[in-house]
Amino acid sequence: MQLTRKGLWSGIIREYRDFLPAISDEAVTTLLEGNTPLVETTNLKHIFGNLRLLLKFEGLNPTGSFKDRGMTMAVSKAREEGSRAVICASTGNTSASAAAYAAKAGMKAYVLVPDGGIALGKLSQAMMHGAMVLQIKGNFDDALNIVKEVTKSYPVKMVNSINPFRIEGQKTGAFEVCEHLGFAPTFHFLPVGNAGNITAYWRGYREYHKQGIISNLPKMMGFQAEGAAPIVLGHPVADPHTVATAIKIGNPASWEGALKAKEESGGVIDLVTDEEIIEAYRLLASMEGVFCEPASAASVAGAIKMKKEGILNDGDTVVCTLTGHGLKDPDTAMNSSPKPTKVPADLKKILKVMGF
Ligand code: AN7
Repeated sequence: MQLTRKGLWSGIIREYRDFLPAISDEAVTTLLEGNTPLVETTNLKHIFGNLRLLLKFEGLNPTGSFKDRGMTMAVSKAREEGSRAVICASTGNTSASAAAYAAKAGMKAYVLVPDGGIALGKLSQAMMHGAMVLQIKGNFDDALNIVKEVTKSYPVKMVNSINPFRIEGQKTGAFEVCEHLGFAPTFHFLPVGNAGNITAYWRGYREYHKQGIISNLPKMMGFQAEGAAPIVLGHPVADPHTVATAIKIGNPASWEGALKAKEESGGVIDLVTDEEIIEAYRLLASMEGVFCEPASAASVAGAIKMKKEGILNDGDTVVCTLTGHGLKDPDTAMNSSPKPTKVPADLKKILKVMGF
């Protein structure tokens, strides 16, 4: 056996150089994001029948979410331009990713998050990576407005998905799905918060289609949480609420991009309830061994809803992006599971509880 393996993954900027804006090699800041698995579901036939349902598990990126694909681009570009600091508003994952990539680049990160509104794992990441964490008495939309004001006048680079390099990086998720399958799926389901990712995936699919790499295009299926569904309602939501804190966003920055993805692909932007989100979240963890965070499960909750409505059929290939890892949000995991059983350290009693 040879000691050195050929073809080790080098991160999305280097792997997809031909499809991304040029970045000088010295500025490339990577934690080897991308190359995430497309896991085939095997135990959900009672719900999905004979269609193929695959999970693009973005929770396996370096900081545990899809944001790393965009952040490697945004931070590398900021570094190339000579920026010393980055800033973002975040429901959690963007702040974790920005903090990690800024640390890798030797840059300062400022992250604005809703006070009390982000999952514990994400907050701990931003803190550990050395970002200045500003918890604001307001929601994500308030935080984003402040970030926009700051970047107008001060030397800090915005790394929210308004930064065009973020969307460019995130489109590589669609490239990988096509490469894994050998074709594009019939449907692609995504959770929708700020709507950057659905915009990015649609761009990725369209680019591969234009290059003749794939011959079909998927219908893009975006799902918001019921209490935070501005695109579905057609107007911003002033006080969004949902258990899926990652997508608790009332005025998405890439609203137009989501509508375009839906219209051009013949897909939908729809909503799922918190109950449907938690049900899908538990189903994936308990039946498929895949632990994603609540917001991520909105994609699968959407697929279940569409299957019930007769939109999905046997023979379809359906991909759901699971945007973040379940470990991000231990509180919701604990609150949605049966409590552990407390037993004395006594063999007989333990065997009895085990049912033997
Ligand atoms: C797990 O981190 O907006 O529709 O500030 O963390 O592209 O916004 C997170 C969004 C889905 C929604 N799933 O994606 C942030 C932030 C997870 C997320 C979304 C987010 P977009």
